[in-house]
Amino acid sequence: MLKLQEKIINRLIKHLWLNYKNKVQQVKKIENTIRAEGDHWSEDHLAFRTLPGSFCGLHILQEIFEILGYSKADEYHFKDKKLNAISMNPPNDKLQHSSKVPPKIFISVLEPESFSQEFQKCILKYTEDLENSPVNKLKSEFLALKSKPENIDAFVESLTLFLSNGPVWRTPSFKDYELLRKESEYAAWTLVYGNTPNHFTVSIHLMKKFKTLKNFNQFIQKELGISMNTAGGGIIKGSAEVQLEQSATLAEELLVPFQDGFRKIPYAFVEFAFRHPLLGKKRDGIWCSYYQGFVTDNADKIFESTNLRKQA
Ligand code: OOG
Ligand code: NI
Repeated sequence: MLKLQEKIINRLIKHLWLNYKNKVQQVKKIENTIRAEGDHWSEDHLAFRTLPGSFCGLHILQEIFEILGYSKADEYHFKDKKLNAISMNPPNDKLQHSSKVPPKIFISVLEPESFSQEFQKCILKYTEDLENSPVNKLKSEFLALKSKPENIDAFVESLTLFLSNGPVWRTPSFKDYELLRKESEYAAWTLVYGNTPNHFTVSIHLMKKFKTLKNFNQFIQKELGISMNTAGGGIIKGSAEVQLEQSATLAEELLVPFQDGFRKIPYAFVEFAFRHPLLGKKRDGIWCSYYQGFVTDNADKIFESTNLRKQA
C-alpha cells in the first residue's frame, strides 16, 4: 500500500507543480536557472487555503492528504489575520531518513467569527449551499486501486483537478471580492482561488551554491529581477534561533473570471526556506536532520505575498 501512496504522491505533486509553473512566469525562471547551474532542487512544502464549511473546510483537504498517507504534524493560530492552520508530513518513516522526501503540506482556513456581520454573510453565501464533499468518493477510488492498479492515472487526474481547479463554490462577484478584501486580503484571495496551491517552497539549505538565505535572496533580486515580500520590515522572516529562515517573492497576477467579467489579481508566489539542522545534527541533506516545523511569526508575514498591491 505504501508503494502505491508514494507513487500517487509523486505524480500528484508533479502535476500540481506543472500547473503552477505554467501559470506563474517567475517559477519557470527560478527553476530553469537553478537547474541550469546543476544545483540541488527540492520542494519543501506547498500551501492551500480555504473557507470554513462542512463541505469545504480545512478538514476536507486534510482528509484528502490522509488518504495518501500524510499525517497532521502541527497546528498554528494567527490571531491578527484570524486564521487557523495545520502542517502535514508525508508518509513513511524510512523515507524521512533519506534525502528524497515528498514536500510537506500547509493548510490554512479563515476563522470568520470576529469579522463584521456583512463579511460573515458574504462568506456563507458561497459556502452554505454546498452539499457534497469529494472525500468518500476519493477514498473508495483509492481502495479500489489495490485490485485495479491500472486506474492510478485516472485517480491522480481527478485528485489533481480537485486540488488545482479553483474553488468548489460558485464564481464570485467582484463586489464580494472587494467587500471581503476590506477586512481580509486572505479571505478575498481564497474566495477567488479556492483549492489551488498559492505557493511551493524551494529548499535553499540543500543547495550547494548558496551558503545563506541572504545570498540566495540577492541572487533572486539582482540576477533574476524578481521582487520580494518585505512584510514585517525585512525580506528574511525568522532566524537561526527559531531554526527556520524564509523569504518569498510577491505573487504574480493572473486574469481570473468574476461573475461580471475578468480581472487581474495576485495569484501565486514562490517561497524559499533555509532549515537549520537540529541540535547535534549536521547539514547532511537527510530530512530528519533538519527542523521540519513551521514558525507562526514567519508564516504571518508570508501570507501577505498575495496582497493586492497599490497601483503605481
Ligand atoms: C501560507 C503562509 C505560511 C509558511 O511556510 O510559513 C507559509 C499561505 O500563504 O497560505 O507558507
Ligand atoms: Ni510556505
